[in-house]
Amino acid sequence: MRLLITGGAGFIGANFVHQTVEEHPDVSVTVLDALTYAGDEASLAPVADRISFARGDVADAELVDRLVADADAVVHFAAESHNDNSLSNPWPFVRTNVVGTYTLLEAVRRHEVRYHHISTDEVYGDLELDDPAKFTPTTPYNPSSPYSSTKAASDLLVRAWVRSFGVQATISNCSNNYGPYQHVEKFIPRQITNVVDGVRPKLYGTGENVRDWIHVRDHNSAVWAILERGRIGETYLIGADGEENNKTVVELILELMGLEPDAYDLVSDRPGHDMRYAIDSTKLRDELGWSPRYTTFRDGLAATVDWYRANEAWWRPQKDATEARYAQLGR
Ligand code: NAD
Ligand code: TDX
Repeated sequence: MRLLITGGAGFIGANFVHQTVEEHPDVSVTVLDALTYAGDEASLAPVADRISFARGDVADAELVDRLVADADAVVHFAAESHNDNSLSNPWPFVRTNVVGTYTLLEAVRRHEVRYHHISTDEVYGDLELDDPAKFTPTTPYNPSSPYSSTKAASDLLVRAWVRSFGVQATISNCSNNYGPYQHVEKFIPRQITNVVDGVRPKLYGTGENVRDWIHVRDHNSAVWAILERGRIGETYLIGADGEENNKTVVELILELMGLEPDAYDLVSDRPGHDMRYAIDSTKLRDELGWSPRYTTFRDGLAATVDWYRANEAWWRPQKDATEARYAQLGR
């Protein structure tokens, strides 16, 4: 199979490329990535001689058409992915997430290529802390931020292209990922690298907000299951029953790094900050027989702390610019 992976130099995409090269050696991989501030070719260095890399924009119709014409399937990870950035400047989110997805959909429609769309649980809005409900594939869309609204828009384009044009597509909506190669702007790597730098971790608001953590390798094994066995036109929710509140995560990071669990600061809250996400992944588990392997959050987090400690050369170049952006926001 010839697989085109967009956003393959980002966090989840790079891990997906590594896993694909390791576990599906018969697949020929081409990565399309614009190498924005969030993309790093160094994340692909260990597999560079086994893939093709095209630097370019998913909204570049000519380039996308050419690459899609040479593919049997596309997995679309490329996106502007950070909520805080979307609150400061929404336009790149509209352009990449909405126009970029539209551009890919038109190309896979023309060339009759299988398409898998990577999305987020944030399209469903948020849950109260004491709500027994979790998100399911029939939960109504109710996004809160410019980021999540552009992801929701892109999901709806995919659904329409399936129904109106018969595009062979599937969609997955996953919860918060953690693991190696995640940009230091995101919660867990930001706090680990702050501690390395002797800076106290920063919790937004009260720290009570809950995220449903999944190891990036489990997200990607689910994507492979959907690519191989998913039903066309269907949406699958990916999650590993990993609900934790932010305060608990920071306390665990501090403990794993040998500091007192209260050595953090509360900072001003993110505007519109979603309170809680929680995924019901029954459909994925029952239909496709998928289950997560990294089920002990503490062990996965300890391995992630070790990875950031061992790979300072990878994250150090991003750190100052990231913290300068946060300083402007007062967070
Ligand atoms: P990331 O920000 O780490 O990586 C995004 C990648 O896309 C980067 O390599 C960047 O260079 C590339 N890119 C951005 N704009 C582009 C453009 N116009 N053309 C080509 N490439 C472009 O993001 P991530 O955390 O790896 O997320 C990947 C996907 O997974 C996104 O679609 C995101 O919405 C989704 N997702 C992420 C999470 C999470 O917890 N991180 C959870 C659920 C879903
Ligand atoms: O310094 C921080 N302090 C803090 O308390 C940062 C950066 C974040 N937070 C909080 C905000 C959230 O409640 O931690 C939680 C996680 O924050 P992010 O890492 O920014 O992730 P989130 O906003 O939950 O979105 C993530 O999961 C869904 C990804 O960035 C999205 O791409 C994905 O769709």
